[in-house]
Amino acid sequence: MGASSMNESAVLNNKEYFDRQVETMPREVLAELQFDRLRKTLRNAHDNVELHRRRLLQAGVVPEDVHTLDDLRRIPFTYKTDLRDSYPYGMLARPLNEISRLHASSGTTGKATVVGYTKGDIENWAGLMARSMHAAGARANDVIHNAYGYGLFTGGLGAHYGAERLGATVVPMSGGSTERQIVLIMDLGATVLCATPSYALAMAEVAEQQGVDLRKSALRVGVFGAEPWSNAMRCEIEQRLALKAVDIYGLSEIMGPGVACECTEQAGLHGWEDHFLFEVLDPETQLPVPEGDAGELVITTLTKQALPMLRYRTRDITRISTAPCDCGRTHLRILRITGRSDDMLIIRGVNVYPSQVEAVLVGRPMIAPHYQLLVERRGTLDNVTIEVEAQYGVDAEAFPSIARDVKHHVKSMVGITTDVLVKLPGEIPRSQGKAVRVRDLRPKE
Ligand code: DLL
Repeated sequence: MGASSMNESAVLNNKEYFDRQVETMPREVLAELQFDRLRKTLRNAHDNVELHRRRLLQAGVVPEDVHTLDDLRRIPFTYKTDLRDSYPYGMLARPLNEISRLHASSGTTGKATVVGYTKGDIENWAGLMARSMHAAGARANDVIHNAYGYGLFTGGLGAHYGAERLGATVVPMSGGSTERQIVLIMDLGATVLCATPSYALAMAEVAEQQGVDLRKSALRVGVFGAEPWSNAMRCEIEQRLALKAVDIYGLSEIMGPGVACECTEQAGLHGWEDHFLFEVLDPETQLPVPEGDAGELVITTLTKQALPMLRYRTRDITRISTAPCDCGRTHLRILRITGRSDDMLIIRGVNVYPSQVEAVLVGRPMIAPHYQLLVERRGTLDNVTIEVEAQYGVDAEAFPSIARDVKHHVKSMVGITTDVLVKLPGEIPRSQGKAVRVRDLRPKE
Protein backbone atom coordinates (compact mmCIF):
# COMPACT_ATOMS: atom_id res chain seq x y z
CA MET A 1 0.00 0.00 0.00
CA GLY A 2 1.39 3.42 -0.94
CA ALA A 3 1.85 6.06 1.74
CA SER A 4 -0.95 8.26 0.45
CA SER A 5 -3.45 5.42 0.22
CA MET A 6 -2.56 4.47 3.81
CA ASN A 7 -3.27 8.01 4.85
CA GLU A 8 -6.61 7.94 3.09
CA SER A 9 -7.59 4.74 4.84
CA ALA A 10 -6.63 6.33 8.14
CA VAL A 11 -8.99 9.20 7.46
CA LEU A 12 -11.81 6.96 6.27
CA ASN A 13 -11.61 4.31 8.99
CA ASN A 14 -10.99 6.54 11.88
CA LYS A 15 -12.10 10.10 12.26
CA GLU A 16 -9.43 10.48 14.91
CA TYR A 17 -6.23 10.50 12.88
CA PHE A 18 -4.57 7.31 14.10
CA ASP A 19 -3.37 4.64 11.71
CA ARG A 20 -3.26 1.60 13.97
CA GLN A 21 -2.04 -0.71 11.24
CA VAL A 22 1.02 1.41 10.50
CA GLU A 23 1.75 2.88 13.91
CA THR A 24 1.62 -0.42 15.81
CA MET A 25 3.14 -2.58 13.06
CA PRO A 26 5.40 -5.41 14.36
CA ARG A 27 9.01 -4.26 14.02
CA GLU A 28 9.90 -7.12 11.63
CA VAL A 29 7.12 -6.06 9.26
CA LEU A 30 8.21 -2.44 9.60
CA ALA A 31 11.76 -3.49 8.65
CA GLU A 32 10.46 -5.17 5.47
CA LEU A 33 8.55 -2.03 4.53
CA GLN A 34 11.66 0.07 5.21
CA PHE A 35 13.83 -2.17 3.09
CA ASP A 36 11.44 -2.00 0.16
CA ARG A 37 11.25 1.79 0.42
CA LEU A 38 15.01 2.12 0.88
CA ARG A 39 15.57 0.36 -2.45
CA LYS A 40 13.17 2.79 -4.15
CA THR A 41 14.81 5.78 -2.49
CA LEU A 42 18.25 4.64 -3.61
CA ARG A 43 16.99 4.30 -7.17
CA ASN A 44 15.45 7.75 -7.07
CA ALA A 45 18.58 9.33 -5.59
CA HIS A 46 20.94 7.47 -7.92
CA ASP A 47 19.00 8.07 -11.10
CA ASN A 48 17.98 11.67 -10.51
CA VAL A 49 20.60 13.40 -8.36
CA GLU A 50 24.11 13.78 -9.74
CA LEU A 51 25.68 14.19 -6.30
CA HIS A 52 24.21 10.94 -4.96
CA ARG A 53 25.13 9.06 -8.13
CA ARG A 54 28.74 10.25 -7.88
CA ARG A 55 29.01 9.41 -4.16
CA LEU A 56 27.52 5.95 -4.65
CA LEU A 57 29.88 5.31 -7.54
CA GLN A 58 32.88 6.39 -5.44
CA ALA A 59 31.73 4.03 -2.68
CA GLY A 60 31.33 1.24 -5.26
CA VAL A 61 27.63 0.78 -4.49
CA VAL A 62 24.81 0.35 -6.99
CA PRO A 63 21.24 0.38 -5.58
CA GLU A 64 20.81 -3.33 -6.37
CA ASP A 65 23.76 -4.15 -4.06
CA VAL A 66 21.65 -3.32 -1.06
CA HIS A 67 20.16 -6.63 0.07
CA THR A 68 19.37 -5.97 3.73
CA LEU A 69 18.90 -2.94 5.93
CA ASP A 70 22.40 -3.58 7.31
CA ASP A 71 23.80 -2.76 3.87
CA LEU A 72 22.84 0.82 4.67
CA ARG A 73 26.30 1.12 6.25
CA ARG A 74 27.84 0.98 2.79
CA ILE A 75 25.95 4.05 1.62
CA PRO A 76 27.88 7.33 1.86
CA PHE A 77 26.75 10.17 4.13
CA THR A 78 25.11 13.42 3.03
CA TYR A 79 25.95 16.69 4.79
CA LYS A 80 24.38 20.13 5.13
CA THR A 81 27.30 21.49 3.09
CA ASP A 82 26.15 19.32 0.16
CA LEU A 83 22.90 21.27 0.06
CA ARG A 84 24.76 24.57 0.28
CA ASP A 85 27.21 23.54 -2.42
CA SER A 86 24.39 22.58 -4.76
CA TYR A 87 22.40 25.76 -4.01
CA PRO A 88 19.66 26.25 -4.98
CA TYR A 89 18.32 23.27 -6.92
CA GLY A 90 21.24 20.89 -7.42
CA MET A 91 19.95 18.15 -5.12
CA LEU A 92 16.38 18.03 -6.38
CA ALA A 93 15.40 14.70 -7.91
CA ARG A 94 12.51 16.26 -9.83
CA PRO A 95 12.35 19.04 -12.39
CA LEU A 96 11.02 22.38 -11.14
CA ASN A 97 7.68 21.93 -12.83
CA GLU A 98 7.01 19.00 -10.48
CA ILE A 99 8.01 20.96 -7.39
CA SER A 100 5.03 22.53 -5.69
CA ARG A 101 6.76 24.22 -2.76
CA LEU A 102 10.15 25.44 -1.58
CA HIS A 103 11.32 26.18 1.95
CA ALA A 104 14.68 27.49 3.11
CA SER A 105 16.64 27.80 6.32
CA SER A 106 18.99 30.70 6.74
CA GLY A 107 21.56 29.18 9.09
CA THR A 108 24.23 31.28 10.71
CA THR A 109 26.87 31.20 8.00
CA GLY A 110 26.90 31.31 4.23
CA LYS A 111 24.07 30.66 1.82
CA ALA A 112 20.63 29.39 2.77
CA THR A 113 19.75 25.75 2.25
CA VAL A 114 16.80 25.36 -0.07
CA VAL A 115 14.52 22.33 0.08
CA GLY A 116 11.78 21.33 -2.36
CA TYR A 117 8.61 19.22 -2.20
CA THR A 118 6.43 17.58 -4.82
CA LYS A 119 2.68 17.55 -4.31
CA GLY A 120 3.06 13.99 -3.02
CA ASP A 121 5.76 15.08 -0.54
CA ILE A 122 3.46 17.78 0.82
CA GLU A 123 0.68 15.19 1.16
CA ASN A 124 2.93 12.83 3.13
CA TRP A 125 4.20 15.68 5.29
CA ALA A 126 0.64 16.79 6.14
CA GLY A 127 -0.17 13.17 7.00
CA LEU A 128 2.85 12.82 9.28
CA MET A 129 2.11 16.13 11.00
CA ALA A 130 -1.50 15.05 11.56
CA ARG A 131 -0.20 11.73 12.91
CA SER A 132 2.20 13.61 15.21
CA MET A 133 -0.48 15.95 16.49
CA HIS A 134 -2.84 13.07 17.10
CA ALA A 135 -0.11 11.22 19.03
CA ALA A 136 0.39 14.41 21.05
CA GLY A 137 -3.28 14.36 22.02
CA ALA A 138 -4.81 16.76 19.47
CA ARG A 139 -8.11 15.80 17.87
CA ALA A 140 -10.39 16.89 15.03
CA ASN A 141 -12.51 18.99 17.37
CA ASP A 142 -9.56 21.06 18.60
CA VAL A 143 -8.84 24.72 17.87
CA ILE A 144 -5.12 24.79 17.08
CA HIS A 145 -3.35 28.10 17.63
CA ASN A 146 -0.28 27.92 15.42
CA ALA A 147 2.45 30.33 16.57
CA TYR A 148 5.26 28.75 14.55
CA GLY A 149 6.59 31.25 12.03
CA TYR A 150 4.91 31.13 8.60
CA GLY A 151 7.09 31.62 5.56
CA LEU A 152 10.31 29.93 4.53
CA PHE A 153 10.63 28.27 7.95
CA THR A 154 8.95 24.85 7.83
CA GLY A 155 7.30 25.23 11.26
CA GLY A 156 4.32 27.41 10.32
CA LEU A 157 3.08 25.75 7.15
CA GLY A 158 4.08 22.28 8.38
CA ALA A 159 1.89 22.56 11.47
CA HIS A 160 -0.84 24.32 9.48
CA TYR A 161 -1.25 21.55 6.91
CA GLY A 162 -1.07 18.93 9.66
CA ALA A 163 -3.79 20.65 11.70
CA GLU A 164 -6.04 20.87 8.64
CA ARG A 165 -5.43 17.24 7.76
CA LEU A 166 -6.33 16.27 11.31
CA GLY A 167 -9.65 17.98 10.68
CA ALA A 168 -9.07 20.58 13.38
CA THR A 169 -9.71 24.33 13.25
CA VAL A 170 -6.42 26.12 12.70
CA VAL A 171 -5.60 29.70 13.67
CA PRO A 172 -2.67 30.70 11.40
CA MET A 173 -1.09 33.15 13.84
CA SER A 174 2.65 32.87 13.08
CA GLY A 175 5.18 34.31 15.59
CA GLY A 176 5.22 37.81 17.12
CA SER A 177 2.49 40.25 18.28
CA THR A 178 2.51 38.45 21.59
CA GLU A 179 -0.26 40.54 23.23
CA ARG A 180 -2.55 39.78 20.31
CA GLN A 181 -1.69 36.06 20.46
CA ILE A 182 -2.92 35.99 24.04
CA VAL A 183 -6.18 37.80 23.25
CA LEU A 184 -6.89 35.35 20.42
CA ILE A 185 -6.00 32.27 22.47
CA MET A 186 -8.56 33.38 25.04
CA ASP A 187 -11.26 34.71 22.68
CA LEU A 188 -11.15 31.88 20.11
CA GLY A 189 -10.94 29.19 22.77
CA ALA A 190 -7.71 27.61 21.50
CA THR A 191 -7.21 24.12 22.90
CA VAL A 192 -3.83 23.29 21.29
CA LEU A 193 -0.81 25.58 21.11
CA CYS A 194 1.97 25.08 18.55
CA ALA A 195 5.11 27.14 19.24
CA THR A 196 8.75 26.85 20.17
CA PRO A 197 9.02 26.09 23.90
CA SER A 198 10.87 29.36 24.51
CA TYR A 199 8.13 31.34 22.79
CA ALA A 200 5.43 29.47 24.74
CA LEU A 201 7.17 30.61 27.91
CA ALA A 202 7.48 34.18 26.62
CA MET A 203 3.71 34.14 25.96
CA ALA A 204 3.01 32.93 29.48
CA GLU A 205 5.09 35.79 30.82
CA VAL A 206 3.39 38.47 28.73
CA ALA A 207 -0.02 37.09 29.71
CA GLU A 208 0.91 37.31 33.38
CA GLN A 209 2.00 40.93 32.88
CA GLN A 210 -1.33 41.67 31.18
CA GLY A 211 -3.18 40.14 34.09
CA VAL A 212 -4.44 37.25 31.93
CA ASP A 213 -4.30 33.82 33.49
CA LEU A 214 -3.55 31.45 30.63
CA ARG A 215 -4.05 28.56 33.04
CA LYS A 216 -7.74 29.39 32.84
CA SER A 217 -7.71 29.28 29.02
CA ALA A 218 -9.04 26.25 27.15
CA LEU A 219 -5.46 25.18 26.22
CA ARG A 220 -4.98 21.46 26.82
CA VAL A 221 -2.03 20.39 24.68
CA GLY A 222 1.21 22.12 23.60
CA VAL A 223 3.12 20.80 20.57
CA PHE A 224 6.52 22.34 21.16
CA GLY A 225 9.77 21.91 19.25
CA ALA A 226 12.31 23.36 16.80
CA GLU A 227 14.88 23.89 19.57
CA PRO A 228 16.37 21.90 22.45
CA TRP A 229 14.56 22.11 25.76
CA SER A 230 15.03 20.35 29.06
CA ASN A 231 12.56 18.42 31.14
CA ALA A 232 12.78 21.20 33.74
CA MET A 233 11.56 23.61 31.04
CA ARG A 234 8.71 21.22 30.22
CA CYS A 235 7.58 21.24 33.89
CA GLU A 236 7.80 25.04 34.00
CA ILE A 237 5.70 25.47 30.83
CA GLU A 238 3.14 22.86 31.88
CA GLN A 239 2.69 24.63 35.15
CA ARG A 240 2.50 28.18 33.74
CA LEU A 241 0.08 27.26 30.93
CA ALA A 242 -1.78 24.32 32.50
CA LEU A 243 -1.42 22.05 29.50
CA LYS A 244 0.38 18.87 28.50
CA ALA A 245 3.61 19.85 26.73
CA VAL A 246 4.72 17.41 24.05
CA ASP A 247 8.03 17.47 22.15
CA ILE A 248 8.08 17.49 18.34
CA TYR A 249 11.18 17.19 16.16
CA GLY A 250 12.06 17.74 12.56
CA LEU A 251 14.42 19.51 10.23
CA SER A 252 13.91 21.12 6.87
CA GLU A 253 16.56 19.02 5.11
CA ILE A 254 14.58 15.87 5.92
CA MET A 255 11.04 17.31 5.72
CA GLY A 256 10.24 19.82 8.46
CA PRO A 257 8.34 19.27 11.73
CA GLY A 258 6.79 15.82 12.19
CA VAL A 259 9.82 13.58 11.61
CA ALA A 260 9.30 12.47 15.21
CA CYS A 261 6.85 13.39 17.96
CA GLU A 262 6.06 12.36 21.49
CA CYS A 263 2.83 10.60 22.33
CA THR A 264 0.88 11.45 25.48
CA GLU A 265 3.20 9.13 27.47
CA GLN A 266 5.84 11.89 27.09
CA ALA A 267 8.53 9.22 27.11
CA GLY A 268 10.52 10.07 24.00
CA LEU A 269 9.63 11.05 20.43
CA HIS A 270 8.34 8.33 18.11
CA GLY A 271 10.41 8.52 14.95
CA TRP A 272 8.06 7.68 12.08
CA GLU A 273 9.95 4.70 10.73
CA ASP A 274 7.66 3.98 7.78
CA HIS A 275 9.01 7.23 6.26
CA PHE A 276 12.51 7.52 7.74
CA LEU A 277 15.43 5.31 8.73
CA PHE A 278 17.14 6.43 11.92
CA GLU A 279 20.70 5.61 12.98
CA VAL A 280 22.69 6.90 15.96
CA LEU A 281 26.40 7.01 15.23
CA ASP A 282 29.55 7.96 17.06
CA PRO A 283 30.41 11.19 15.22
CA GLU A 284 34.13 10.37 15.33
CA THR A 285 34.23 6.71 14.32
CA GLN A 286 30.98 6.96 12.32
CA LEU A 287 29.98 3.56 13.70
CA PRO A 288 26.65 2.83 15.38
CA VAL A 289 26.60 3.28 19.15
CA PRO A 290 24.89 0.63 21.32
CA GLU A 291 21.16 1.34 21.69
CA GLY A 292 20.59 3.84 24.48
CA ASP A 293 24.01 5.52 24.14
CA ALA A 294 24.29 9.11 22.94
CA GLY A 295 25.46 9.83 19.41
CA GLU A 296 24.64 11.77 16.25
CA LEU A 297 21.27 11.15 14.65
CA VAL A 298 21.61 10.17 10.99
CA ILE A 299 18.43 10.01 8.89
CA THR A 300 17.62 8.45 5.53
CA THR A 301 14.31 9.40 3.92
CA LEU A 302 12.19 6.51 2.61
CA THR A 303 9.35 8.22 0.74
CA LYS A 304 10.62 11.67 -0.27
CA GLN A 305 10.35 12.25 -4.00
CA ALA A 306 11.82 15.71 -4.58
CA LEU A 307 14.65 15.58 -2.07
CA PRO A 308 15.69 12.03 -1.20
CA MET A 309 18.32 12.12 1.53
CA LEU A 310 20.79 9.31 2.08
CA ARG A 311 22.25 9.05 5.61
CA TYR A 312 21.92 12.74 6.36
CA ARG A 313 24.24 13.82 9.18
CA THR A 314 21.85 15.91 11.30
CA ARG A 315 24.51 16.92 13.91
CA ASP A 316 21.75 16.46 16.49
CA ILE A 317 22.85 14.53 19.54
CA THR A 318 20.44 12.02 21.02
CA ARG A 319 19.77 8.46 22.21
CA ILE A 320 17.18 6.04 20.88
CA SER A 321 15.13 3.19 22.28
CA THR A 322 13.26 0.45 20.44
CA ALA A 323 11.66 -0.78 23.68
CA PRO A 324 7.85 -0.99 23.48
CA CYS A 325 6.04 2.20 24.47
CA ASP A 326 3.03 2.05 26.77
CA CYS A 327 0.93 3.71 24.05
CA GLY A 328 1.27 0.60 21.86
CA ARG A 329 3.12 2.29 19.02
CA THR A 330 6.07 0.24 17.82
CA HIS A 331 8.05 3.02 16.15
CA LEU A 332 11.34 3.73 17.96
CA ARG A 333 11.72 6.58 20.38
CA ILE A 334 14.22 9.40 20.20
CA LEU A 335 15.03 10.28 23.80
CA ARG A 336 15.13 14.06 23.57
CA ILE A 337 17.62 15.98 21.46
CA THR A 338 20.29 17.27 23.85
CA GLY A 339 21.58 19.77 21.31
CA ARG A 340 23.51 20.08 18.09
CA SER A 341 27.14 19.03 18.02
CA ASP A 342 27.86 22.56 16.66
CA ASP A 343 26.42 24.05 19.87
CA MET A 344 28.55 21.93 22.14
CA LEU A 345 30.91 24.00 24.25
CA ILE A 346 34.19 22.60 25.49
CA ILE A 347 34.93 24.40 28.71
CA ARG A 348 38.32 23.43 30.10
CA GLY A 349 37.99 19.99 28.64
CA VAL A 350 34.39 19.39 29.69
CA ASN A 351 31.79 19.00 26.93
CA VAL A 352 28.61 20.92 27.68
CA TYR A 353 25.35 21.59 25.87
CA PRO A 354 23.32 24.67 26.78
CA SER A 355 20.34 22.41 27.56
CA GLN A 356 22.35 20.78 30.38
CA VAL A 357 22.84 24.17 32.00
CA GLU A 358 19.14 24.91 31.41
CA ALA A 359 18.18 21.77 33.31
CA VAL A 360 19.98 23.14 36.36
CA LEU A 361 18.70 26.72 36.08
CA VAL A 362 15.01 26.27 35.43
CA GLY A 363 13.05 25.96 38.63
CA ARG A 364 15.82 27.30 40.93
CA PRO A 365 14.52 29.74 43.54
CA MET A 366 14.32 33.45 42.77
CA ILE A 367 15.35 33.20 39.09
CA ALA A 368 13.16 33.31 36.00
CA PRO A 369 13.47 30.55 33.35
CA HIS A 370 15.32 32.80 30.88
CA TYR A 371 19.07 32.59 30.36
CA GLN A 372 21.96 33.08 27.98
CA LEU A 373 25.48 31.73 28.02
CA LEU A 374 28.21 34.17 27.15
CA VAL A 375 31.40 32.48 25.93
CA GLU A 376 34.65 34.45 25.87
CA ARG A 377 38.32 33.72 25.48
CA ARG A 378 40.36 34.79 28.50
CA GLY A 379 44.02 34.26 27.72
CA THR A 380 44.16 30.72 26.38
CA LEU A 381 41.07 29.49 28.18
CA ASP A 382 37.40 29.67 27.33
CA ASN A 383 35.21 31.23 29.96
CA VAL A 384 31.43 30.99 30.35
CA THR A 385 29.27 33.58 32.03
CA ILE A 386 25.74 32.40 32.74
CA GLU A 387 23.34 35.29 32.53
CA VAL A 388 20.24 34.58 34.57
CA GLU A 389 17.36 36.82 35.44
CA ALA A 390 15.92 37.58 38.84
CA GLN A 391 12.21 36.97 39.25
CA TYR A 392 9.99 40.01 39.59
CA GLY A 393 9.99 41.32 43.16
CA VAL A 394 13.35 39.84 44.17
CA ASP A 395 15.50 42.37 46.05
CA ALA A 396 18.83 43.27 44.42
CA GLU A 397 20.48 42.49 47.73
CA ALA A 398 19.77 38.83 47.07
CA PHE A 399 21.63 38.84 43.71
CA PRO A 400 25.07 37.82 45.06
CA SER A 401 23.63 34.84 46.90
CA ILE A 402 21.60 33.83 43.80
CA ALA A 403 24.81 33.95 41.77
CA ARG A 404 26.64 31.78 44.30
CA ASP A 405 23.78 29.27 44.35
CA VAL A 406 23.69 28.97 40.54
CA LYS A 407 27.47 28.71 40.27
CA HIS A 408 27.56 25.97 42.90
CA HIS A 409 24.80 23.88 41.31
CA VAL A 410 26.16 24.20 37.76
CA LYS A 411 29.58 23.11 39.05
CA SER A 412 28.21 20.12 40.90
CA MET A 413 25.69 18.98 38.28
CA VAL A 414 27.34 19.88 34.95
CA GLY A 415 30.95 19.94 36.07
CA ILE A 416 32.00 23.35 34.76
CA THR A 417 33.13 26.44 36.63
CA THR A 418 31.31 29.53 35.41
CA ASP A 419 30.75 33.16 36.26
CA VAL A 420 27.14 34.07 36.96
CA LEU A 421 25.57 37.43 36.26
CA VAL A 422 22.13 38.09 37.73
CA LYS A 423 20.15 40.51 35.58
CA LEU A 424 17.00 42.47 36.26
CA PRO A 425 13.59 41.05 35.29
CA GLY A 426 13.02 41.36 31.53
CA GLU A 427 16.67 42.05 30.64
CA ILE A 428 17.36 38.81 28.82
CA PRO A 429 15.94 38.92 25.27
CA ARG A 430 12.77 36.87 24.71
CA SER A 431 12.40 34.75 21.60
CA GLN A 432 9.53 34.63 19.12
CA GLY A 433 10.95 31.53 17.47
CA LYS A 434 14.15 29.67 18.20
CA ALA A 435 15.79 31.14 21.33
CA VAL A 436 19.39 32.32 21.20
CA ARG A 437 21.01 30.52 24.12
CA VAL A 438 24.68 31.20 23.43
CA ARG A 439 26.52 34.42 22.65
CA ASP A 440 29.92 33.36 21.48
CA LEU A 441 32.40 36.25 21.66
CA ARG A 442 35.49 34.13 21.05
CA PRO A 443 37.68 35.31 18.18
CA LYS A 444 36.90 33.40 14.99
CA GLU A 445 39.71 30.94 14.21
O1 DLL B 1 13.05 23.52 13.31
C1 DLL B 1 11.51 22.16 12.06
C2 DLL B 1 10.55 22.18 13.20
C3 DLL B 1 9.56 23.15 13.25
C4 DLL B 1 10.60 21.21 14.19
C5 DLL B 1 8.64 23.15 14.28
C6 DLL B 1 9.68 21.20 15.23
C7 DLL B 1 8.72 22.18 15.27
P1 DLL B 1 14.97 23.67 11.00
O2 DLL B 1 14.73 25.12 11.12
O3 DLL B 1 15.54 23.12 9.75
O4 DLL B 1 13.62 22.88 11.18
O5 DLL B 1 15.86 23.26 12.24
C8 DLL B 1 16.16 21.92 12.49
O6 DLL B 1 16.26 22.31 14.90
O7 DLL B 1 18.30 19.82 13.37
C9 DLL B 1 17.52 20.47 15.61
O8 DLL B 1 18.85 20.94 15.83
C10 DLL B 1 16.55 21.54 16.05
N1 DLL B 1 15.31 20.94 16.55
C11 DLL B 1 14.15 20.77 15.90
N2 DLL B 1 13.23 20.18 16.73
C12 DLL B 1 13.86 19.98 17.92
C13 DLL B 1 13.48 19.41 19.16
C14 DLL B 1 12.79 22.93 12.29
N3 DLL B 1 12.26 18.96 19.39
C15 DLL B 1 16.97 21.80 13.76
N4 DLL B 1 14.43 19.33 20.15
C16 DLL B 1 17.24 20.36 14.13
C17 DLL B 1 15.68 19.81 19.94
C18 DLL B 1 15.19 20.45 17.79
N5 DLL B 1 16.09 20.36 18.80
